[in-house]
Amino acid sequence: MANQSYKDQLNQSSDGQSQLQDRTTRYQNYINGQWLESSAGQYGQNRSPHNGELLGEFPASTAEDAKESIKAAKEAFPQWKKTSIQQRAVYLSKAAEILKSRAHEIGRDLSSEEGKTIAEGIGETMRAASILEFYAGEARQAVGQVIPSVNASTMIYTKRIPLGPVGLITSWNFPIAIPTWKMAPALIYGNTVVIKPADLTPKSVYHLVNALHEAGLPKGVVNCVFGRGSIIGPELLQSPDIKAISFTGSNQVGETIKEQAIKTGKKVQLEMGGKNPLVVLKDADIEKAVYIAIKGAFISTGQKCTATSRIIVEEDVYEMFRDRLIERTKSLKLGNPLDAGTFMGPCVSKSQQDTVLTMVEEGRKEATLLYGGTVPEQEELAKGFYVQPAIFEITSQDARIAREEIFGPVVTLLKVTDYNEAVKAANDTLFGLSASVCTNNLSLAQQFVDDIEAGMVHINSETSGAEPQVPFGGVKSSSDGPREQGKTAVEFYTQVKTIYMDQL
Ligand code: UN1
Repeated sequence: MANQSYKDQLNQSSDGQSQLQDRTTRYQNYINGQWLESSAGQYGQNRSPHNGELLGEFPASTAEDAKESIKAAKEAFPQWKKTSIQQRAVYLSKAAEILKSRAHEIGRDLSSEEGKTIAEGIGETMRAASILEFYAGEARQAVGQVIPSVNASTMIYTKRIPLGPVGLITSWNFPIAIPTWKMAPALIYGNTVVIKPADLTPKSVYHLVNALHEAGLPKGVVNCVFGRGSIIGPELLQSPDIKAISFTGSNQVGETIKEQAIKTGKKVQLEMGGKNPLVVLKDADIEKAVYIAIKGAFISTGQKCTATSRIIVEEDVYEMFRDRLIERTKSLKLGNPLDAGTFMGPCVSKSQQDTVLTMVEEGRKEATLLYGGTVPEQEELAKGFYVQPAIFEITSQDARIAREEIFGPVVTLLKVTDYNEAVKAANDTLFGLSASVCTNNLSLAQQFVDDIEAGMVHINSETSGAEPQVPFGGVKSSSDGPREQGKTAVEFYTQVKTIYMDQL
């Protein structure tokens, strides 16, 4: 069984549910509507960051596989473009139903490979379903505009035209939500897709693609190639047939993608790093502010580009906030993501754990470590990539831990004299994704909205979180290109055609 290909399994099983339950540990690429072995027959291992358990084997795809996927997406495009938007929506709605009906199983797989808690894994699967539903709903909304002409007899209107095959390169930290929030708008507006999932979390994307497959999506409309970004990425970037690239990941990779994609005239959408501040003003309810800080900084082991990584507190309440934050952080339960009582799971990989530990060492040179930052000693966590949540006290924004994105459970605390100093410190960063303020002072809250350099602002809630129906994205080095999600996604996944219509 273990070596039987997923394709053989599919052919043997009679219904969708048993396909999932009976799956072997080998998964395949999805190209032109078929589950296909990689042309080199090589596989990479998908392992749990909690205990190293083997979760599956996924193709280590070749450039040839990527080319095949691009070809399939190109061939499927003309027909998909002609398919009515209402019909496209039917596939998305069906896929949403499938994800919802399997949310527990998919959530479990997601948490097993990524390390976030099971509640988050199921929640993220439901979020993916909700994103599909939102874009299915867009099929009933007006697209384009009618604009008055200078001539009485001329009608001017605009249409939204799909781009063609688009390439999606996605991150491991929201392994089903991010692929869905790129794929759903791409599809509804008439594009075909080649997706390259993060190699640390392929199973979540497999579930999404499988849901679309079972929903009856025509062949070639979505293609999925698993494996290394260094092999598949260049194919997507260099192919003249791929018209746009949407990427979520590190700034370093994002910048390279931008450079290469622009050379072949592609549209580019990049979601990259964050160093998101939470500002706590003196009038804030400290207990609530601490809770908001903990959720923002440590849920998902801090592995969100929207995570809170800098907390800036007015001096009047600084000590109270700091002491309570340490106290509550000490009580957070680290453990197996699949256990119901766990608050925080492991880092996603050994290399991510090493990065966090290295940054903690760096932090010790420039700041005071108030709590955490060590590998926990419990026997049952010894096989996992765990790090205790770390709280640093800094005296200036210059510390490396306050400037670089760490992507782990590490937060800095800075004491400031007043609101103006708080905003200055909050804006003293290359990034500008999300920011949050805790206050009951309505005028300062409103002023913060205007003063802060961020694409998303939270008042009295944590910096993370993204609802599907609203724009998502940042300013400065955090993002590039049009916003993701909500109605704004149409900006990236279509181009505008202006039509002048006259009578003869
Ligand atoms: C969220 O905060 O719920 O990679 C979503 C990331 C972001 C998504 C954050 N693109 O962390």
